[in-house]
Amino acid sequence: MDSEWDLWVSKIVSDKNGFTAPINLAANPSFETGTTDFYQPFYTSFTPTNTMAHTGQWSARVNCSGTGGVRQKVTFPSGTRFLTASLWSFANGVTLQESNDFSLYVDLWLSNGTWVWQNTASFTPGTSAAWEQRVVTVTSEVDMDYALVHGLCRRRSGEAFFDDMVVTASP
Ligand SMILES: [Ca+2]
Repeated sequence: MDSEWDLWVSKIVSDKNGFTAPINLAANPSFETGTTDFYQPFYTSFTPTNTMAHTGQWSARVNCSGTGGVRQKVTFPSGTRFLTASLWSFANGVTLQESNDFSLYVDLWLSNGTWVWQNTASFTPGTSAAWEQRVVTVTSEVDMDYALVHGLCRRRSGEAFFDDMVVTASP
């Protein structure tokens, strides 16, 4: 009977609390709108460009002499205790040492009203031979409300391109 099938399907969905598969929670993750849509202004921010891309035709170009990069606020489903964030970068003449100033940089807000700052994975300065991926994972004993996911290149010379932001959550 159709009604039994519907009941079974709805039970499966509800049992999984919405965590049916890894879903990318980032919007405009590959910058293919060619706009800054869904990314928060963050100091000098970034310029969409179709001269470089890891996938598709667009990426985010960041002038590293500024103090910012790309930033997106990602809100998690209730019950989230684990997140992964991934970002690709291509450096062009990025100076200075490897540091958090050129990195995938995640600040996390928990449901108990506290921050977990600076979950980071730094990219390689210089000029890239190929796109480079970095991944940050965070686990928490407390539910996660949202994260600010950044691709930073700041306080140095050169430029960096970012593409393919992927943020996933699970219980
Ligand atoms: Ca892209």
